[in-house]
Amino acid sequence: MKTALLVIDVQNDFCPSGALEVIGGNEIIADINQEMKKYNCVVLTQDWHPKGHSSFAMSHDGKEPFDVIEMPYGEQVLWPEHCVQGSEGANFHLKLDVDRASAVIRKGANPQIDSYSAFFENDRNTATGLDGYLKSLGIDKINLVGLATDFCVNYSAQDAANLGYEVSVLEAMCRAIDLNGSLAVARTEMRNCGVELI
Ligand code: VGL
Ligand code: ZN
Repeated sequence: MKTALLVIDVQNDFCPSGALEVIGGNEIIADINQEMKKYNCVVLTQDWHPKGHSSFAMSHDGKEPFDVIEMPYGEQVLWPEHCVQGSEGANFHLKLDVDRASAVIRKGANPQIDSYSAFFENDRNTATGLDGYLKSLGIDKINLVGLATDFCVNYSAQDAANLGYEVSVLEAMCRAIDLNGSLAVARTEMRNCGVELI
């Protein structure tokens, strides 16, 4: 098997004191740096929203962060403003060894559609190009690490499995937001898609 490591959204805004901080988000970075050394193919994702993005609560009158609204493509959790293109919060954490990556996939740039997955926007239809990149390199297995387990890691893992890759999530190198039990739901969904949780 030819395995790629997919490092999801290890950005300042998802680390402690960031705009959408994930508890312990910075604790996984040293281990991710070590893990990256084992792969010929490392891909980073970077959440990359324009100002006023439709996933931000402030873009909707009367809405608060973590409210859920109906979008044309389904339910959408509204977030605090985060990972605005070019901002310090959107940068990778300083300790992440970004030099080891052969590609960086930016996602969430469409003002109208959020994008949790590294493969498709949340309409589950608009591709990022990552599948073509990995397939053209002969990759057939994907290991995932990063933030957040129950959102971007979860959606990326499910899409990867549905695209035919063998998929493992290395849970010790992930941290979750865990909104209203979302971590337990995500773990069940991933397992149901054939994703291995390690
Ligand atoms: C993420 C919420 C909003 C993530 C990104 O990386 O899991 N979560 N944008
Ligand atoms: Zn986002």
